[in-house]
Amino acid sequence: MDLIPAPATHAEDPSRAPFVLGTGTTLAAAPGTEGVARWLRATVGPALGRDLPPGPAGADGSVTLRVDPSLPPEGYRLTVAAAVEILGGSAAGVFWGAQTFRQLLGPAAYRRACADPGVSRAVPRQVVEDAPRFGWRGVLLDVARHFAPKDDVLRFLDLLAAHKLNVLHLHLTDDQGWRVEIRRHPRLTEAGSWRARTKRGHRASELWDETPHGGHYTQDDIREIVAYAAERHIRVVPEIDVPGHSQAAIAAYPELGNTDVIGTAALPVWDTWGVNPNVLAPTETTLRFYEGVLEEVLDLFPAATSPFVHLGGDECPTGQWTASPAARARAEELGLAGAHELQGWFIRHFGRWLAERGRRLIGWDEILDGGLPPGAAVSSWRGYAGGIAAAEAGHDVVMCPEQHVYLDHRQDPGADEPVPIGYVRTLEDVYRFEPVPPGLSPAAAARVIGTQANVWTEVMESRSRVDYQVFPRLAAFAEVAWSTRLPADPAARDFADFTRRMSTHYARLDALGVDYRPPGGPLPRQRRPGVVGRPIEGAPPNV
Ligand code: TNX
Repeated sequence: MDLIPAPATHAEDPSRAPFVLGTGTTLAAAPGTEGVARWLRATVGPALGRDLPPGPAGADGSVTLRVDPSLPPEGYRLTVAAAVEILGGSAAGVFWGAQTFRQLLGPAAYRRACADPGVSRAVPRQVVEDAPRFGWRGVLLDVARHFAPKDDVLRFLDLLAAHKLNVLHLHLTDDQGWRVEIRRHPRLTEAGSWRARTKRGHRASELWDETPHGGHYTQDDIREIVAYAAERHIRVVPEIDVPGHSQAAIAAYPELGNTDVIGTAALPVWDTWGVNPNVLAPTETTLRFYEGVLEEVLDLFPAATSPFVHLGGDECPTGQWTASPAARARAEELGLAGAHELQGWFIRHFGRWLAERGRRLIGWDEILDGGLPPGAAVSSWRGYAGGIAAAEAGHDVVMCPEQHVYLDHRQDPGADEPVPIGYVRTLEDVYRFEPVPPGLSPAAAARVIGTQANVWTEVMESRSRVDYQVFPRLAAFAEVAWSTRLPADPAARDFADFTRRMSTHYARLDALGVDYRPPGGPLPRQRRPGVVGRPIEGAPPNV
């Protein structure tokens, strides 16, 4: 049935009559599976015009959901016979099994209303047994460079769930915008969520979009996003980026910047891209300010669904600190070897602060330079090396190297590719991405808790641009992150078989209304003629 991601095992029995989802089909939800039943009724119900009312477990023609703790927590066994049974090691496993069942029902199960009421919903008899390879199957969505309205985030969560991905890393703050309401510091969103204009394309481009850009999530919006994700067994990891990538916060509260080096009162929210020299000042004021921010963040992202808090730590130029007498004095007072060590000091401070509150720090691999606090995890983005070093030192690692899984990077070398930046990474390249590099010791390999695709939005100004960059490559990424059947050796992977299954998957994406890149290249409206990217293969990819 062209399942994506490919399940561990799958056996069909075409010799006997298929299961048919009819108007009489009932749904039995054993204790612990009520949320999955709610999701099935609300999603597959309208798509196929079936109400799925409650009924007895196991009856012919029914669907039964049940937790079976003998299965792995996220694993499931889906049996399609005279009745359908979806067993999962936990509610999450049942949910992933329900997602597989939806795939078996055909592309129509991905619509919001029933377009073909007369068509039979027959599913061949079969057994699917499955469990994921990694516990962290993530996607970063950068809502700072271009704001994604709340509804787009909820839809994105549905798309992740349909691909059995279970972590949404929300990049909530950056130089170009602050996107989460913080009650005790209202100017972060009043001022810091707006920029007057926006660079269109690579920073070398001469084009500006003169429409002001911005927006933010209220605290209730965030609670809704977290709850919506939790119903889909997705954890949300908030990122508050410090001490670099902070110009929007400094624009809102100039005292957070290095005021003895630059006139921070005149700093606007940044309107272009790249690595920004305006970083946080290493003062007690800054620490208390961000502790206040994080107190509210911890309240919004409860430990049960968001044990990790991402503090960024990437791309923090130290020039302003070395130029600042105040920062140099501070470094000396702290016993550091120089102002360049302030980045590590910032991260260690907040790592400790989070640990005292029962949370775990995760940061970009630059945080390794300052010495990692115990229990901290690393997002390895500049390649595998940071992840290897962290894993060998006993830290958990999420592999997301920009050379492989940066979905802002172009997916084809063609001249029509919209705003081409970064490396050319095709669907096949992503399919052949291997998160665990060869040569890791077994103990270190076990520290690779998962992998993540990162969706940075400098050149993605709208939902459809995000769709285009993300799909179809996210389907390949999902198979890499989930499927235990994929050979570790990238060369041994059967891309032809994946391509064959993709033809069905495109029909699912069509039914979902995803504006993916068609295999033949961009549609006329998907092109961005005249918007300069960085079409030099091998050039440093950072926009
Ligand atoms: C590097 S990944 C960045 C981002 C950019 C991205 C563009 C990382 C930690 N930093 O700020 O958006 O490259 O590809």
